[in-house]
Amino acid sequence: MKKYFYYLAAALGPILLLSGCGDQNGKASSNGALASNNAEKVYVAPGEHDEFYAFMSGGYSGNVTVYGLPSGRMFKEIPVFSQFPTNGYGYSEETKPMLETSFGFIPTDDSHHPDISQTNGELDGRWLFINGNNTPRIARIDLKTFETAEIIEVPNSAGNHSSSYITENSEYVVAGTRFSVPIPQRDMPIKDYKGNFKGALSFISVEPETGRMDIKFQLIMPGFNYDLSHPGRGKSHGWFFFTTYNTEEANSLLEVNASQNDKDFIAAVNWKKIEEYIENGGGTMVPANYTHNVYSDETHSATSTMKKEVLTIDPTKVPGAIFFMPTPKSPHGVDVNPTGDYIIGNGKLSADLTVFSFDKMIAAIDGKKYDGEAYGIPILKFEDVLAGQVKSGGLGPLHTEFDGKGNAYTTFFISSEVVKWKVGTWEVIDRKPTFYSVGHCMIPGGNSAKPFGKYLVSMNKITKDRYLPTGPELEHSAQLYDISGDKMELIYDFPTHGEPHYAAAIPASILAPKSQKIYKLAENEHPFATKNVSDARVVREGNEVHVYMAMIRSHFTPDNIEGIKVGDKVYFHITNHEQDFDVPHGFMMIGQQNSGLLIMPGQTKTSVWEPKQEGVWPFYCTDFCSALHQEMQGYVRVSPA
Ligand code: CUK
Ligand code: CUA
Repeated sequence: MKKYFYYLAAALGPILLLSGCGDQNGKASSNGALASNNAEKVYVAPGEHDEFYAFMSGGYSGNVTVYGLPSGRMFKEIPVFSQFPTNGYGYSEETKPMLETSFGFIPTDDSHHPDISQTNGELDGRWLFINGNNTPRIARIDLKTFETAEIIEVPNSAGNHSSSYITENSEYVVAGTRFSVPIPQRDMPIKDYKGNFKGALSFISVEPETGRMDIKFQLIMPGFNYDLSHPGRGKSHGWFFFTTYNTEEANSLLEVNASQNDKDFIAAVNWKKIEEYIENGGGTMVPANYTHNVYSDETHSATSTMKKEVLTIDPTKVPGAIFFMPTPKSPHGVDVNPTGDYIIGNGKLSADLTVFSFDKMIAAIDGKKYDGEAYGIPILKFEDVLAGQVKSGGLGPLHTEFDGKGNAYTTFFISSEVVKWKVGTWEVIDRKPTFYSVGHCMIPGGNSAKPFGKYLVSMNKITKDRYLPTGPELEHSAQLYDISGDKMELIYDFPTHGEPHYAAAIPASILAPKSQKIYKLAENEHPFATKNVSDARVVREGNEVHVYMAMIRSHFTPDNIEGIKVGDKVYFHITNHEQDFDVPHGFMMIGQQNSGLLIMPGQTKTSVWEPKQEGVWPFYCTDFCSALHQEMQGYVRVSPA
């Protein structure tokens, strides 16, 4: 399967290169007027601000990057699942607990799908959720501080890919497993996969005020691969949809195994019905180890708790809650339109998109018109639930977004294009090439009931010739399309960091006013904070030494530290006393074994240093903070043990 994909992509590449010139390409070339018009559309003058924040998943960087639209300027990288030496995330004592898992300390991951919290189906700009695909986790980023506030591990899952999509009132963030695995994990022959491996679909509740996550329940499903998911909204609120592939349950996914079935399934899950079942005492608590890591803005520190059990649901025990809709050709993305009427399946081995009708689905369920069952889960008749098919003429459809004006935009990986079509008539309106091989596309709010259909960003898998070459490794590439008119217009390219699979964007007018500027020193509850410079001190406890340190432009207190011995473990607890916006100080110590720190005004962070040699060793501030930045330094005297 995979091989076939790459072969096709490779074969089509040169053709696309040849055809990709002139206006189609969005380059100046023959039409100077068009190019300068496009330049105006993306130009954000010095000192001006962008119209949208775009949050891009970092893929194998494990993080999230923040860009402005339309300028494509990168504002920030938010560390989530990966250690980040730039500010010490995952290195400082305060943030290390964020990366604890049942597998131990895991400082890396692969993040795919960000989604912004919603109220009444509209983006509310409170939190951004994102999945860790590799070591299954869901993170919540607080959009006040643009910092990772919480990470919950997802047990019984593997390849946490169909995640982290959100229901219309942020009741749940949902995480589905790409790999089915033995549940509980145990030693067994891989060839006994079929019928024995299971897939967990996890519904993680989000506490309305705080955003705090908790795994409410896990549906233990047949051993398929659960690829992507999308919430119902409007009339379909209360349902969640998941694509599956490998319904053959092959343990080795060579094409001959996993693509035998002409149709796989979209699983429709009525989570409200499952809630009722749980309220009536349904479900089984099973042992499962998983971490729940929470960061506090008050203590500027994280704590990691190991949870011991999770509520599991056997789908056959909740009649009327779970159904399969047969979907042709290995569906990848599943997307629900803004009104909640239609469920679009993108069969990646197909040219056509399959659109299901929610009303028809309910009618088929009410009429109990089934086409057999799989592991006790009813299969609806394809013809009964089909609303229409989009004869796209493209190859390899992956994902669909919506503009809120009745149009849908589907990406095609193999034919490397975005196709615009009309919801309801299924007719193709426009198509534009992407450079090259697009994965997801994103329209701000495209995942909600109220999209902001002005721009579309395509996130492309192959970069090739779009920028100056940087050796064999190129950054990925995004492209910006103006979709305000009937025809899409490619107006800009910009490189993106890591591998952004998907993105979520929100108007700056919603988010910028909420962005917190400083932490108040008076509210700092860190147990090792030095709130008055006069409290700065060095405290020895056995061979541990705690340095209570304060920093303000441009001086450390204390800055001459003696009485340290080889073999000690020295904790520098450093509090930044600045109370002005954007005045961080940094800290690095010669021979620093982990990473330096970047400490924001009002914050306390801790760095551990284990001196190995006697001598007098310097430390200094790494962030240029004033004209006396180079004077911001100190010494530690290390004596023999
Ligand atoms: S994705 Cu994760 S393999 Cu199509 Cu959402 Cu890129
Ligand atoms: Cu503080 Cu440079």
